[in-house]
Amino acid sequence: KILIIGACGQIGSELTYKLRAMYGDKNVIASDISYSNLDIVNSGIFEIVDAQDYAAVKICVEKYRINTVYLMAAMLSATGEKYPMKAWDLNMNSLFHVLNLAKAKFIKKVFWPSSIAVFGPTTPKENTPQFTVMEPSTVYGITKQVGERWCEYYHNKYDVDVRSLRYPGIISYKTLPGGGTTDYAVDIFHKAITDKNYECFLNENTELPMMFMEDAIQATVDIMTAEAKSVKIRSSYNLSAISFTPKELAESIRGYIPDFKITYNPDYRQEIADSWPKRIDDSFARQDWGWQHKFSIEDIAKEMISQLQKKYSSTVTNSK
Ligand code: VAH
Repeated sequence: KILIIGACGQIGSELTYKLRAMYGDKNVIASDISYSNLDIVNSGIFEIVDAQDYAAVKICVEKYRINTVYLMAAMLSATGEKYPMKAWDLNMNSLFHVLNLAKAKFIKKVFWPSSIAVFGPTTPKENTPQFTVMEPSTVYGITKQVGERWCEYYHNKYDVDVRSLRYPGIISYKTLPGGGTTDYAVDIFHKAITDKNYECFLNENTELPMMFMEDAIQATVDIMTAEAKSVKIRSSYNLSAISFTPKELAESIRGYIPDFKITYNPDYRQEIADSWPKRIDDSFARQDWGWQHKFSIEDIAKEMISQLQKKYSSTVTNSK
């Protein structure tokens, strides 16, 4: 049985749908700290679990005889800068609880997401290597860097089968993301449809690694279903698909909404974005367990706009 912690979140919710489809609703337990995504809550088995409460996690693991945990609960980069100690506590306590349950053999397999946020201003920004200088300058990035160290330590010392991916910015339409710096790449599509214009909180040339949600979910399934011996890196794998700037994304949107206008008003998130790489080298993921992305920026723009136009037109008709 599979437990998803943070199942109401941007990635957690889509991982829940995918894993339920793969393994059957009865074998996937979705959990979160609140009922913040009613579609997830009402579409399968759901439990309220505080990821920082070891006993609560352990009780859920034993109640459903869980053997695999996807730990998707975290405080992201932008919010983490507002509440540093809350970000540290949530991101680290939850990881230790899951790693210790695995060390004690209550669970067999763990997925834990890292991020390009592990890289900092001194990291090479072009084709950032798998092994390189990492001096993250955000609390979120610090939790991801130290989390990677602990994952590798628990694997080497206690034979814990924990697997991890350094996600880039992820673009999706099913849920609104919460508190990230790359969220502009989701917000822009909503505003393009509702207002035909968007004020971007990053400047036009801020190039960042990005990925469509379907690619991110596929990569997660691929690494978790790979033979243990092919998952050679147990800190976290660089994972990449495409990179683009707000200017380039706006161009792609104008291919579908010709009069779409974008303005730029960088805020505190500009400094966070400037500390991250522009492009990532994910050759280890491609060679070790066959990673291959599918969605280009054109595919993403097409899919996001068609899905969100459906979503907004249905809400408009409903509200009539
Ligand atoms: C964030 N979406 O912006 C997350 C992610 C690489 C970005 O970690 O914080």
